Amino acid sequence: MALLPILTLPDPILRDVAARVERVDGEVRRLADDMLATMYDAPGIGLAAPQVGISRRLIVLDVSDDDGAARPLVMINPEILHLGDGRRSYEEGCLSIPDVKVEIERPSTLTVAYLDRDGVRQQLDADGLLATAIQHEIDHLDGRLIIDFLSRLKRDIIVRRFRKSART
Ligand code: K1U
Ligand code: ZN
Repeated sequence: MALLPILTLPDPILRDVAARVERVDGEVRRLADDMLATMYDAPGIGLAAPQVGISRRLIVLDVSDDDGAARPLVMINPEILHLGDGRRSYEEGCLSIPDVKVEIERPSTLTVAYLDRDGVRQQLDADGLLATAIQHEIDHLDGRLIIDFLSRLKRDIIVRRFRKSART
């Protein structure tokens, strides 16, 4: 398994809407495995393919804590079927925007449909941190980032800081 470089702001790939995966083949399975290795190494609790420069609808997640066994999830073409009425606020980080945290309120429960690593359709009810992380990762597939939940002024300050450090 390979560790992949993680793109950071202001890389334009992070702003593209990713394309659906048409066929779950060996190449897609290898990308999923490499993304999981990259996520565990970072470390993170999720990663979306655009963050490693691949504009395809594929995300990986693992919200199990350090004490428990790893519970990797691979979601291909994830689609939210239902968002619950409750709300949950969480200070989210992003591996593509290091050292920035944004408090975001999102639906606390959801139902998501996706293809797993074997290309089999699955449906999952999620709550808590997993529900938050699934929404964060699907946002990446739609080119949306945590800074988009901030005021324009705060967002521009962060973007300018990252543009400047990309030049140096
Ligand atoms: O997609 C990403 O940028 C990964 C991101 C996912 C995420 C974090 C918080 C809320 C929702 C989604 C991260 O994993 S940032 C790192 C992080 O949260 C973490 C790292 C080590 C241990 C526990 C959490
Ligand atoms: Zn992120």
